[in-house]
Amino acid sequence: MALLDSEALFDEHAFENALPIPEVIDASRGRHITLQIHQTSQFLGLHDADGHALYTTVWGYGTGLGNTSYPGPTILAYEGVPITVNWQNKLPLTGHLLPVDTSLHFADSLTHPLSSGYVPIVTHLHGGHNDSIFDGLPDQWFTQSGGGNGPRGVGPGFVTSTMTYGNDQQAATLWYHDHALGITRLNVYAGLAGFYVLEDQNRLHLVKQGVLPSGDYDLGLAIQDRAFTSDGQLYYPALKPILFPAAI
Ligand SMILES: [Cu+2]
Repeated sequence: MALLDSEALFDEHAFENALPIPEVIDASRGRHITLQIHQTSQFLGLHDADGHALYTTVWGYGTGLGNTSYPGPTILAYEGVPITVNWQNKLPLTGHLLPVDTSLHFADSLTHPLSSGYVPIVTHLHGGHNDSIFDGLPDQWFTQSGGGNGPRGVGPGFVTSTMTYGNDQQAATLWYHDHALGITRLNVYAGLAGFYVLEDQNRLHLVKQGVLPSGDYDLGLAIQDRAFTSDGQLYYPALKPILFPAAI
């Protein structure tokens, strides 16, 4: 499989695109948010050898399919003000975007819902001080709906897909990401991560004093490592043969 020539790409196209800044969902006064997980096609700044733009199939978060993005929207929260997020699995029923290494724990073809097209997801708020039922533990995963209201399949630890985040901790740059058992690395590689910025009075005071940056100088910036095939798709090989063919 041919990979994208990153050196040539850099020589030709470095620094020509505006910095992508995720949309901010302001939940600092507390609110209920619904975030859906969709598959979408996104321009990541890649071009083929002829200079044509390449679009990459990714997974992302959004309040609907139309505004799904990778990374997901930045959630802005405030200390002591709880919010709830209803996470919805709206991925296509075509199995995983990436080849799955079936030698890993839980990825075995006999037990894994991926073999019938269902993808387990569960969101963990990294660094969040939350009750364990809202923590997005690896076995709290749930798949897409099977046609009814609820998910087709759930992990043994599943309680709810609506999480309450208490925000009873001081200001920090937290982030949310997928955490499903056996396939966390693949779900995150496919795009499932976003910022969760927690404000508090102390931080805002430091902003006011000019100690911390604000406005245009305060934005979500993530540096990630990815490899791409020559047609601009995510590349992440599996050690074992591919049992759950990806769409690509
Ligand atoms: Cu984490």
